[in-house]
Amino acid sequence: MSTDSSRTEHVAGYCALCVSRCGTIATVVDGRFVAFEPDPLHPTGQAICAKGRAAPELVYHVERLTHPLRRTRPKGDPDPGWERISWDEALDETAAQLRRLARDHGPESVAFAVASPSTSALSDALGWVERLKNAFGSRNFIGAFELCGWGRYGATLSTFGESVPGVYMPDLEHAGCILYWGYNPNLARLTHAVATTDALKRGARLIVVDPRRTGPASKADVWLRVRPGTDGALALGIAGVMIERGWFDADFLRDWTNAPMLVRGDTGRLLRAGDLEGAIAGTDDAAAFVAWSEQDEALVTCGRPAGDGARAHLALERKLTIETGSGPVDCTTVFSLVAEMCRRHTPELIEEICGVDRAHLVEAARLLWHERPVAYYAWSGVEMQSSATQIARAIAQLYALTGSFDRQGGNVRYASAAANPIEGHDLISRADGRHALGFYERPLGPARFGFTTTEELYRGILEGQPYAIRGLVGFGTNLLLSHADGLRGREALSALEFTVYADLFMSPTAELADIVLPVASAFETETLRFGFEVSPEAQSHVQLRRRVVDPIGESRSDTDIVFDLACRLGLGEVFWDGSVEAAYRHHLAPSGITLEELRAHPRGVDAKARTTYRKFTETVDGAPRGFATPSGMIELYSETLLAHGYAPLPEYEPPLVGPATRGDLRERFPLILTCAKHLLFCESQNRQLPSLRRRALEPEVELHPETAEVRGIAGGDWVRLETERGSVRARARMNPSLEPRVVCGQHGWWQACEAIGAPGYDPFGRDGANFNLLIGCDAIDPVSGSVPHRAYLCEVRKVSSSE
Ligand SMILES: Nc1nc2c(c(=O)[nH]1)N[C@H]1C(S)=C(S)[C@@H](COP(=O)(O)OP(=O)(O)OC[C@H]3O[C@@H](n4cnc5c(=O)[nH]c(N)nc54)[C@H](O)[C@@H]3O)O[C@H]1N2
Ligand SMILES: Nc1nc2c(c(=O)[nH]1)N[C@H]1C(S)=C(S)[C@@H](COP(=O)(O)OP(=O)(O)OC[C@H]3O[C@@H](n4cnc5c(=O)[nH]c(N)nc54)[C@H](O)[C@@H]3O)O[C@H]1N2
Ligand code: SF4
Ligand SMILES: [Mo]
Repeated sequence: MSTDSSRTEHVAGYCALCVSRCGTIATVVDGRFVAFEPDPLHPTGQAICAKGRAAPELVYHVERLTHPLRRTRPKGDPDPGWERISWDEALDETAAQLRRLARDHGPESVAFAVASPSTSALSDALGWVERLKNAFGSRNFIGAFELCGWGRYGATLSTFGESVPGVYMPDLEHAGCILYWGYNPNLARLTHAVATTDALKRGARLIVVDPRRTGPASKADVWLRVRPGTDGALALGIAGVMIERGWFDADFLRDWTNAPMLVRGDTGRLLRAGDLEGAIAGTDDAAAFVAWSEQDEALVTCGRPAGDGARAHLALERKLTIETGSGPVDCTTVFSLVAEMCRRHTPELIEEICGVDRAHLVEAARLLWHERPVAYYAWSGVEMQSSATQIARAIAQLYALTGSFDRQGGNVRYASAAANPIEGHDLISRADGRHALGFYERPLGPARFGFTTTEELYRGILEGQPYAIRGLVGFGTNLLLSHADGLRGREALSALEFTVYADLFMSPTAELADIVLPVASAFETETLRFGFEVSPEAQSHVQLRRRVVDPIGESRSDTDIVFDLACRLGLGEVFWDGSVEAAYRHHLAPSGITLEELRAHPRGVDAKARTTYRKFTETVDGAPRGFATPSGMIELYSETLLAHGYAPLPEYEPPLVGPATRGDLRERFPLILTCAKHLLFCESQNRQLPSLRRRALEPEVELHPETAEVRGIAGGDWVRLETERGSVRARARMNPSLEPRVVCGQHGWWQACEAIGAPGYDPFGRDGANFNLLIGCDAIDPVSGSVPHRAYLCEVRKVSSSE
């Protein structure tokens, strides 16, 4: 209660607890953070969620780490014997250990790991941690990229040369039709949820692909209740209907994609001018692609895209036998191959594979065409799959048919303020031939972008393959809960020579470190942010978020820790001699905005960055810019994938641990297991916060009532979830919207909430609730290494009284 003599302050900022990054006003009474509200004047400030409102509970929680700790007992001892040490001791010892490892084994023997910026304030420091990793010379950066970012950022690069929908965000304000595929913004990104409600009010249509009837699914024009992991087939099936009925943008496909290019039937490579027996008039470019001109009734060559209408005469569907240097070869256009593959996935077949009603499928196809422009987002439901890459490409292919790419109301890259890059990619030498661990097995996967998967990390530690990892620098990330096979993870992390972990709380993962550093929460630190992603206005916004209150105990921000550690590692020269303020000035310089201006405008400023559309048509050096793929076109057919032994088209691959592939498991594990995130908690966090935990006391698993009934299970019963890999417990909750054979669990349960007497759960035992003990790492996406947290085989039974 504020009294007359109390001092109340309102601090504008934004909530950094999840990807939504909602604009906020914090209320501080007598130096204490007491309340958190949305700031309607901020571009993302329309609303905040319960997690945001619980921020003061997080800040003042009694279990916050308040000083650096050093382990005094061996790893594996139930009591780590933590002793309090000073920051100087902690960082000097860390620097000495890291330098020793780099000297004796090379800097790549040290891996750097971060919590996902979508689920923590690591977004504040991500670029600086990456810079530290690069300046140190490590190749290995772990950040759940294979589970959370691959489909949105990595996989679609092979189609568009751009990250869709990660960077090319759905323009919800202008979309005619919104498509959410394995994405539930009501839970995951409040800003998108608000914008979706507004879009529906103005008449936009909505398609949701989800095994569960989620919030958005219940408001959708079409809800496609897909069977987990069969999304690739569904995308082909919808595309098949669109192609059959002529519901696709043929001009766009001709002008901007490789749809009209001919493919050799013998090698699977695209036909080149140099392959032909006779020359094509007017070309001396042997590498040019070849297409069929309907107007000239002749073969013609094609280089990079030539602009709107330039290829109107090319045949989309065509088969020809062509005289080549190696004899006659049957050739087919890319589009013919696409169309054949999609038509094979008839509505009847899709009903069988995906469990999706054929009428719903046709209706979805109709809306995607007749209500375009289409804006889409796809996330967790299709990321954690054993065919994550081809699912993302199948959705991308479907999207290409709509012609909505980078159109207003489609998926658009919004402009943001100009900034200097900070990640330090220039600091790491490419000449020495050293790579991230996964590069050797999956050269097109996360390793290509400098990321290492968690499984690759474990293998590097335990097997020394492809080279040994001996040290780990962790900023958050609770790997043992967030990744499959936590038991192997525990063994791996226990075997490291040296680990330092920075976190706000002690986690089962941090518990295996040698040194633990206390991190200040986002509410206790200043940070610089470029862009809030969800709209042109939001993306043009730049803000210097103020501290709400002083750091708790001796805790320090991730960014301060990075800068201090960098100096102690002798890297001060590329870290502005430890001055975060100088680094911010460098980051900001090209924008023309100053720190002083930002300090004077705590709500942030509009950089007036102007979003333009169809940027691929802009002229650069006399020709359209095209796409950042090897051919400059959207590559429906990927020769790069082909060259690495993968399917060049997004052929459907059933889940690797599913009924179609693992007949041997069908009897013991007849149910299909998936999972979803929790509205009230971010991943493995927040269970210790009373206002949230009170509303969700225990881990739950959703079952169809019929599935429960035949097993004698009632709502609220403790059940055991079992797979070939493990067994854990959860409370049954009935969900009649599920297909009866589908079961949906929750991950991230380990923490207790002492304040209300809610229990914790053993992260490693069968009586605990660590969902990811159920999942193995052997059946993974061959391109990315993504692990199928979202499609597995399981059985559920009631826990007996003797258990
Ligand atoms: N409240 C809250 N917000 C968060 C987070 C959180 O933990 N809690 N985490 C943040 C992070 S790191 C992320 S990555 C985002 C993720 O945000 P979302 O991707 O929206 O996360 P989920 O709700 O887990 O998954 C979306 C939907 O996928 C469905 N699904 C499950 N299996 C399949 C499948 O096989 N196919 C399809 N098509 N759908 C399937 C689930 O039923 C679920 O409704 O949220 C961020 N925001
Ligand atoms: N079964 C299943 N498994 C999943 C998922 C799923 O949906 N189902 N989701 C996957 C996805 S999408 C993701 S992104 C990963 C997430 O996995 P992680 O990135 O590991 O996220 P969390 O499990 O929430 O752990 C975050 C840790 O960071 C700490 N932390 C929070 N804020 C900060 C901060 O500002 N600084 C520092 N230094 N530490 C901080 C927290 O206290 C916590 O210990 O999990 C993946 N695992
Ligand atoms: S949705 Fe909630 S947790 Fe996420 S940024 Fe907004 S208020 Fe914070
Ligand atoms: Mo994530």
